[in-house]
Amino acid sequence: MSETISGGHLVAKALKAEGVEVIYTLCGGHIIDIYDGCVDEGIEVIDVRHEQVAAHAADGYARITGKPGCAVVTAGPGTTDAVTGVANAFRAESPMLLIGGQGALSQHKMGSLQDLPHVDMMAPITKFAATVPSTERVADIVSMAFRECYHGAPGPSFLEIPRDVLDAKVPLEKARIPEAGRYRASTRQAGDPEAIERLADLLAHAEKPAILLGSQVWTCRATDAATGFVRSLNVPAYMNGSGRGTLAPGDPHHFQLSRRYAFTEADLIIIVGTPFDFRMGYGKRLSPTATVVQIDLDYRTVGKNRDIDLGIVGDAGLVLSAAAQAASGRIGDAAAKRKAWLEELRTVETQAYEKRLPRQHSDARPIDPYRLVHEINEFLTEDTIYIGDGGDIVTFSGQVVQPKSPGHWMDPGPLGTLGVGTAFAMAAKQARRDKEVLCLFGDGAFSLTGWDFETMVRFDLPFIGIIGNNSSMNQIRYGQAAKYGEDRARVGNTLGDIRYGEFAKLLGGHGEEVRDPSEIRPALERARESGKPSLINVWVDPEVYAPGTMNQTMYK
Ligand SMILES: Cc1ncc(C[n+]2csc(CCOP(=O)(O)OP(=O)(O)O)c2C)c(N)n1
Ligand SMILES: [Mg+2]
Repeated sequence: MSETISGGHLVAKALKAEGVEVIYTLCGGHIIDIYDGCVDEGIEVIDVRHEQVAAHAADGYARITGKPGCAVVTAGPGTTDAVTGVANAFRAESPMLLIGGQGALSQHKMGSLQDLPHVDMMAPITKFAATVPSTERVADIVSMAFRECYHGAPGPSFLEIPRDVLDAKVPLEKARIPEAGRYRASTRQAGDPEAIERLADLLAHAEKPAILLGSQVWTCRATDAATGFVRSLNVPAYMNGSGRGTLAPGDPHHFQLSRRYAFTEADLIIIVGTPFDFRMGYGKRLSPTATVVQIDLDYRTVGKNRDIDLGIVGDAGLVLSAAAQAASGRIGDAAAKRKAWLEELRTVETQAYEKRLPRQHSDARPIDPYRLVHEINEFLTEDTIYIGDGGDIVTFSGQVVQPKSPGHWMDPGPLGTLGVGTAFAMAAKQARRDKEVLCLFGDGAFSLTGWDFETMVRFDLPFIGIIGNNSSMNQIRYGQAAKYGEDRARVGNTLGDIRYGEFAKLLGGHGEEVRDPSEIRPALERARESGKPSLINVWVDPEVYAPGTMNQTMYK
């Protein structure tokens, strides 16, 4: 008798070959054979309380580790619950695989339990979505799905595995099982050498260059290349998304608050690994006379929404190092001459910072959100991964909180999904036990997926959770007030006064209520010391809004 293997065990073998160490899941009869395979392969199974969290955690795991994440959910509602997580990963260019159950092929379209057209539903929000047609092909198609995650800019894949395909056993020698490290190419693309030469020329002649380091700088693990580039060519750098932290705060080339000024005054603007989407005003906020260079992993992103002067498709690290190298021989004293430009930007930066400082030090009660995010910024260490999950309160933090190390900033990305926080914290802590994880939530955002705080307790994943509690969905309320007037502003956005500190304690974590600004720091210290998942519920002033909220064009 030849040895046999089931579909679920083949899934686990393919996950192992990809280097996946953990799956995030919520159980269902359709998928249990995968768990059994994971036991054999030594893959950890983290069971959450909502499939949205499983998918966000897979996204978060990918961001932190550089390996693809994996979530496994049951057919029908298990898969539909995970849609938001997949969609978020799609817009954020995060490589992850969602595996969904499906009714047996033998009952195809007969109305089996939890049957839905999952592949049709997932196709527009994934890079690859397919049904696994036979047990022999299970591992092959799982590795195919991973390969597809890395085509161009990364993103999610989806596979549904019919129940009979998953549960059946086939002779081992009939199953194709791709071997680790042997089923795909390197994903690094060097960029067109001629285009790199042109970029080097532009850099040699620019008097006022500026660079924006976007999320792909982290995706490509291009921190050293980006740092080398800005230092050797003396170029001021702005960072967004996962690119935040590429340079540490205090670095002479790290700029943040003067971005609009810089992009209006610069003669050369280099955009790396971030699309001209709403976060960039669709490219309209760049000086019309500046020379604009865009570097991206995805050919389809380059030149989209705004005309550019030079487009390069490639890996941020390889392109920036090659350009810095090519420019070094021809730059002469141009880099040194940019001293005045950097000083000009530093003055703008300092003025903006000083203008806000009184708010950051405010002793007001209820607490000024600026004070809360200031305290958080002061509290972060080089080893704290910061996560933002909320509306207005997180918009405040975007201005003030500066991660101290690369890869230590997590936000949902351009889908703007509330509810990522608990999942990202779970994945970050699980993947990097050596790191401290801190998440700032809005009270609205936390309540979407907050039950998974219990999962963090169950798996002993300590983190510092802070809720900026204004008993409202304030970011939306602002727009309602602006558009319909104060007397009509309180429709559909008011939340209860929930003491989330008590909620944390109920679930086995550490919790506190903070009403006085002087209490923020000590409460954060106690959360750090507690060694438990924690929620510090900070009551912030619901009557103030972040400038970013007030400037949202959608209300104008
Ligand atoms: C899943 C999801 N639902 C709804 C929204 C729309 N939305 C954006 S901000 C916001 C308010 C969030 O409230 P909260 O987290 O309490 O933050 P606050 O604005 O009050 O600081 C909402 C509902 C969204 N972005 N994501
Ligand atoms: Mg709120």
